[in-house]
Amino acid sequence: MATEMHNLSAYDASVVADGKGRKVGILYAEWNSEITYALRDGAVKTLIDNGVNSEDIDVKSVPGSWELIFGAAQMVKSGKYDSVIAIGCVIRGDTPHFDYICEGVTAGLSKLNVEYDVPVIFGLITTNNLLQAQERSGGRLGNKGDECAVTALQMMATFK
Ligand code: DLZ
Repeated sequence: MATEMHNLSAYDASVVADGKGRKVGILYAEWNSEITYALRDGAVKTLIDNGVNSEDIDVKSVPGSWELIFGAAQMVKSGKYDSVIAIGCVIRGDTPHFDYICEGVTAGLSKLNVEYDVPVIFGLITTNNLLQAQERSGGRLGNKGDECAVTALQMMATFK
């Protein structure tokens, strides 16, 4: 699933669903904040560019990507949102911690998608180094926050 040939910010605005009236929760992790703030800002801008009212977007932070599971669960269970976008960045280090966090967050968010009727969008960047994360948070390969926003719009339109 290489993103090398794909710009994460590229989308056809003429086919993206209108977000007017949709309520979106955005959750972002403070770890690697240089990256996650850019992803968060990209997601907010793209939602607004496609019709979501700024008052209908709630943005909350959690300490690290691990906490995205609990935070997203709370947002989903609140019943306030038509979609929840979970944003984090895990960069591979010298220990297996990377693998545990990535697997745990992926499993946790997957479970929410199966058990609840609110689509949870996977905005977790998992990279081998900081450069790869920068390339995907507004750099050479676009911004995964934009991609998450477009995905949320499409999911809300298709299933609500
Ligand atoms: C502890 C930790 C480490 C080593 N690396 C990251 C990371 O690259 N990205 C991230 O979002 N969080 C990291 N964390 C923090 C964990 O996600 C979590 O916040 C702590 O283990 C406390 O539960």
